Amino acid sequence: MAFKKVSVIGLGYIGLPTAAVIASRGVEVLGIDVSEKAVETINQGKVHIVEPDLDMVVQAAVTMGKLRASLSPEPADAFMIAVPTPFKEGKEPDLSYIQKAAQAIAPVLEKGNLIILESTSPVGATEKLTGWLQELRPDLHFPGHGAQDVDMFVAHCPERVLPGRVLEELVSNDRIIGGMSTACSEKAVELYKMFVRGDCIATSARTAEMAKLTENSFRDVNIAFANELSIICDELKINVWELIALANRHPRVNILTPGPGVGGHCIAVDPWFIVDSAPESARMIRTAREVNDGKPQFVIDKVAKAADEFKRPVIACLGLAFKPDIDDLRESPALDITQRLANLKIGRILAVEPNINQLPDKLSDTDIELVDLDTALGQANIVVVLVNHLQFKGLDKSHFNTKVLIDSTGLVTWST
Ligand code: SAJ
Repeated sequence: MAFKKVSVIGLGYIGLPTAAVIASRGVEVLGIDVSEKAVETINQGKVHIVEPDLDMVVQAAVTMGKLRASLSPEPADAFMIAVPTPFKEGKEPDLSYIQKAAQAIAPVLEKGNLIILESTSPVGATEKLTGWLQELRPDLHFPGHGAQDVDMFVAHCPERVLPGRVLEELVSNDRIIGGMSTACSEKAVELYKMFVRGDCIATSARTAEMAKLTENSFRDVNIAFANELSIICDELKINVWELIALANRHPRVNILTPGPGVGGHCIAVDPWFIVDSAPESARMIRTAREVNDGKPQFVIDKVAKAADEFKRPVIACLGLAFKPDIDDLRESPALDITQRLANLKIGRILAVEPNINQLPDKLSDTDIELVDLDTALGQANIVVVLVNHLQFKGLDKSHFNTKVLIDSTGLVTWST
């Protein structure tokens, strides 16, 4: 096997499952993270993030002695960087985590190593990473830096897995492998072939970077279309769910689902990287972001207007997660709406989130009460549906005869 030892930098939602899956193929894997707690947890065979079946795979890999976590890097054959790439103020991509990862691994790099950037990145980031590594290790010859005798390999291979189905999609999805040279792509394909059943398709690093941003922007633009329709239909007194169901009967129409906004760490962030790279040209991509970011305010305005009719209404918010059937509250429009409603002090706010046991710290300075569905429906004057969790499906519509319903997901208004 060409890769006897692989190091994964960043043991989060992408890095940890990737490390565990490679280890499950019998390869020695060392995971590196800056969090002492994460390192300790993983070395006990446990996980610090929620993802179906991840606990079992990590436990098996650690027990077999194939997966280890550490705070400090060691030499390896390949290094996979899976750290966050958030944006800074002004929606400019923040590459500081990638730069820190480069600084961390540079001292242990050896001739012939493969370095892969998995983090979603703006176009040009892989070139930047290669430049940083070249500067830190002038004794090694990185691609794209004039040397004839290149002895290091660098590629971008964006992760594309869907939270909630990570372990399945890690293996079954096709992978885009963007090398800094053909030799880099070939070497990276060899690594991914060890655990990917889908196709591994070689391209340039820049194209691979743009491909990932394009996938998430495609989804964002399409969701924005659905969200804009929902606002137009509200004005025109048309049921948007019925409208979309009808329009989707056309063989070439496939409108996505409107909701309270777009959440998560990916779709609401990545399109901004394209806008930042091409601010004049990326007009539709920017507008889509603005439409989706504006949707929570639309829902809040509806609730505030309904609350005006009561003295101090009880407002039940159904769902806090960023999408159905997960416990992930990161960048969640549902959480944002609930928190902002509480800050408006227009009534008593009950939150129902069947996937968590306690409210996140972020809400500790609010009066929001976490209750179960029956309590919420029993007490509420206004019910705001924010997430289509399984537990909310099939709600008896008679509940709403005496309550105001603000249904941002179509759960009640259009149950099929
Ligand atoms: N949403 C809608 N309407 C829809 C679909 C989604 O409002 O019709 C909302 C969801 O409620 C959620 C947000 O959009 O708030 C994003 O959810 P999602 O399920 O579309 O995507 P993510 O963020 O969980 O994962 C995406 C995936 N990208 C694509 O499907 C193109 C995943 O494959 C990527 O790996 C991931 O981003 C990532 O890490 O970039």
